[in-house]
Amino acid sequence: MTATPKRYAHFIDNRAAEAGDGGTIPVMDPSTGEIFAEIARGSAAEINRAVTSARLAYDGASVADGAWGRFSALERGRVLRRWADAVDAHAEELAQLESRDTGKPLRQARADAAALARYFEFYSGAADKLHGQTLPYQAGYTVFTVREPHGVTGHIIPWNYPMQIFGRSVGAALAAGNACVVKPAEDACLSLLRAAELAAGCGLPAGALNIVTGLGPEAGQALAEHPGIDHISFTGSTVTGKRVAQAAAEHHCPVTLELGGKSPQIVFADADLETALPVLVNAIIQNAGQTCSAGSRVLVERPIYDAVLERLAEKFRALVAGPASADLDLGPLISPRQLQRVGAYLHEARAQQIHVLAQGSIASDAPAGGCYQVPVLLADVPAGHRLAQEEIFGPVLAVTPFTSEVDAVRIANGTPYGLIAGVWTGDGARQMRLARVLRAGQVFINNYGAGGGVELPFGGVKASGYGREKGFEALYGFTTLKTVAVRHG
Ligand code: TXE
Repeated sequence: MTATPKRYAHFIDNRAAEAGDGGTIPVMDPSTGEIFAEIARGSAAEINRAVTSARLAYDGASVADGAWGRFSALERGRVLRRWADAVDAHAEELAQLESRDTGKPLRQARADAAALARYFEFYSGAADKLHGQTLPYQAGYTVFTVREPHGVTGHIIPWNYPMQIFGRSVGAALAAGNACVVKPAEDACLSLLRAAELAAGCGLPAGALNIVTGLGPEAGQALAEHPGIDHISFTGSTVTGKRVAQAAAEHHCPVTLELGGKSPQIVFADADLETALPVLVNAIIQNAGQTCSAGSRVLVERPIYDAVLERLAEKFRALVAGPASADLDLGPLISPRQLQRVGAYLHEARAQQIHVLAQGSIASDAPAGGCYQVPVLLADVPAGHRLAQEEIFGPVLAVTPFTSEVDAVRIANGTPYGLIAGVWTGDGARQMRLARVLRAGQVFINNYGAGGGVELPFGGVKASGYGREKGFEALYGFTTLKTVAVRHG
């Protein structure tokens, strides 16, 4: 007999807020296809309640009354520090929840829970180190700048790394003094609702953090359009990001967009292949390829092209996908929709005689209802082909040869995206040249940091978006700068 799905409410004003007229949305376990929970389907009404709650917390009169906007930087940091400890103490529970909700292997979900705590730890320490400057001006003046929170910030989170993306976004926004309204992805939000409950027990006052679950075109769109939102941070697809930015522009609301990519790893003939090869494979199978900074293109210098392909093929044939709880090389994709999307790209590859050099397998005991996609290695993919240009968001690696450094840079920069890039070479001068000419928000030399690096500013150029998350830099994005000029004679 199937258990009754557990019901999850919105989180508004530090309490569970039941679904309104919109009803609920079923939550599927991608490893099995089983519906095991349901979430509230929020609408403009719940978004409005959450924004009102956040506004009260931000504008309130005193710390004693729970006015987050009045907390000192030190006090905000201390709340975040306690939240980091609470997340650590509940890391296994959060990881189990995330793993079931998204299908990601348990070890990845555990790493994500650790990253969530680490974001809060990082921003707890950063809160009271964010300050303005004094500026030289005319005689008789003192001029200084003050960094102030925007006020109420909106956070639209995708389903691929809910805990990590929530942590980097909400951690920085709260540290800077904002009150937050979060719209997680309909496909994965359970860990965030639990993390919010933990925050309430750590001294985060009511209204400082609200979560409204629901569909993108409903709750998400309502959040982007709400005139009470002072800043929006969005991570997701390029198409939706554009829509969010347009809605925000209607009320002069600044936006940070992180929109994924088609990130290249460039392997020169002098590369240390023993180090590079496992990284090349991991960068595309981590989270089943559903990573914004997945290394989804590998460019290989001609003299070592065949040898590298052979070694990659050997590794791909050994990869096994299976249920999240089995903790294999990769789990299922998030949903039948995503499976269908990736399948359409592979169908096109086969129809157009793109060389499918190798593929992995699906564990024989993987449940039939799961969203499993075998990892696929595509060789000789022309640089201009859709498979080398578009974000597939699945475990599909496109390999392309190049003949010279100039050729490599042209191919690497030749997509609409520019999120991150990797370079593998022992030549120091070449390392520096490529670090400068690659159009990307992050460049990794002889390593590759898909999704990692709490301390490292992260974001893209071109269709990968604008603004920076993570690191200290994110705090600038979650604040606005005021200049004060005092004429004293
Ligand atoms: O993304 P959406 P989807 C890419 C990846 C994937 C594709 C589609 O290529 O295959 O996007 O995924 C909310 N107003 N990435 O459809 O639509 C939605 O509810 C406001 C890259 O899931 O961008 C969810 O919370 N919000 C990526 C979030 O936007 C709206 C991560 C992302 O959903 C909305 C995920 C609207 N009109 C997908 N419509 C990355 N950068 O890591 C949807 N949303």
